[in-house]
Amino acid sequence: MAAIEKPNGPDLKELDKEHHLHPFTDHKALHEKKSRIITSADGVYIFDSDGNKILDGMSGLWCVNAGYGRDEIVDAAAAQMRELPYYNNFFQCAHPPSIELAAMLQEISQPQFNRVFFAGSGSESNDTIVRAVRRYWDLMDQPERHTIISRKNAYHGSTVAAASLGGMTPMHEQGGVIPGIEHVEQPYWFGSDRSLSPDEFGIATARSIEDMIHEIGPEKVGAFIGEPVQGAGGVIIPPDSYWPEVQRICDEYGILLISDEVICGFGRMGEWFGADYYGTRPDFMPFAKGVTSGYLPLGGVMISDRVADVLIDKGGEFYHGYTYSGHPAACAVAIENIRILQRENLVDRVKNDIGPYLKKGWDKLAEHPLVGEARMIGLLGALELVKTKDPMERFDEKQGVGTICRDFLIDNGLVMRAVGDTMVAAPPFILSYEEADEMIEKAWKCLDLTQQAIA
Ligand code: PXG
Repeated sequence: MAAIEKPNGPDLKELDKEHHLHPFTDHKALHEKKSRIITSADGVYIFDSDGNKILDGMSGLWCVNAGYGRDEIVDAAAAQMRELPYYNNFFQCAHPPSIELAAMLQEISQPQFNRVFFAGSGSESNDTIVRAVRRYWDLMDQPERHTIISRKNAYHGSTVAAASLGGMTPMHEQGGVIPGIEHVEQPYWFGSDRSLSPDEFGIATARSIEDMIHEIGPEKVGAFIGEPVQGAGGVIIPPDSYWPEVQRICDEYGILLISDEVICGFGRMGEWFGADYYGTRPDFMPFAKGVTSGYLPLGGVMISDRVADVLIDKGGEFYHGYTYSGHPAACAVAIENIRILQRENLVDRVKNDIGPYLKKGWDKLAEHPLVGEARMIGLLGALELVKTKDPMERFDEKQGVGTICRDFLIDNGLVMRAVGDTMVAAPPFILSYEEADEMIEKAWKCLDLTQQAIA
């Protein structure tokens, strides 16, 4: 054991290779390259065990919205752990942080939301929703309404139900899809043949939900789920026409609307929630990530009065919950994190200050010969890498141009994600103008390097 008491960088890499199975990782490829070990972080920067300083343009995994090194959050967690490190919310118990956070969430969300159910992650939140939707319709004496419509290329998590709700085919091939979930087209205009205008395309893709409703039978459809902007799928910003039409369809057929706010929520789009940005009125909002800025794991589901009143009035006991539903330390962290967002006006900063500032630079990147489209809402952006712009021709995915670009970016001190040939970014809300300039300069330089590498 002596060897692992104080492991230095290289030893850690060896131990990681020998003992650690990573999420979403090809381990043979990892073993050749070895992992990058992140050892500390401050502000918008992370530091690795090789001594590199890297601007984290992804806020970890779309979550460290308040930035790294927030002593207030650490102090809140430590104080709560000293006072009450754990107690559950089962069996007619509660504790101050879970109650206080529930009330805070009610205040920052739309008026139909007065109740929250806590979970430990986004995946657990979406599992909760599958059960709650079906339970709701059972209690409404419409037990056949168990089908949930989702979208291709959606990401809703990695548990069995959440992966089924998601529209990632490679995930479905590993473990299958639970019954009663159907997937329709995503509103990805750039990825279409672009024969329709964006608004026509938005309406057409929304109507594919209506077509699916008719195919299944309206009496069998319980809910529709979508991320306001698809994150893991490649920051797919739908045309403006899309969400109003989805809302119209849900209203017309009495279908529950689920707005998956795991990435979009807590200010990422310059509003508290993506539903606020698009003006939808969801019945469920799963959340996670940004609720704690990732300092501790926490998820949950905002549940509208329409649903919660039925579950409460008619439902008796809902046989559902997690040991860590509303964990006191995680709730204390979330409370402090939301206070920071409020105190420092960070949601407004995303909307009116750093968001527009970064977008100006981002739009400039569209002038690079390799960029077919640059899009951004709030601090959620994507660049589409293309072979030629006129006519717009994309690369053969197998060429791995996105990955080449991603590797150049990391080597040059900037984290962005590659989703195929779509480069995505979601930096912390505390990004300064200088750091935004650094992102744009590094991105341009790495686009140049990518262009040279594939020439
Ligand atoms: N819904 C959405 C919209 C998400 O983005 C989840 C649910 C699941 O959350 P948990 O906490 O169970 O992971 C997510 C998670 C990526 C990446 O590489 C994205 C996520 C997770 C891991 C990686 O883009 N999103």
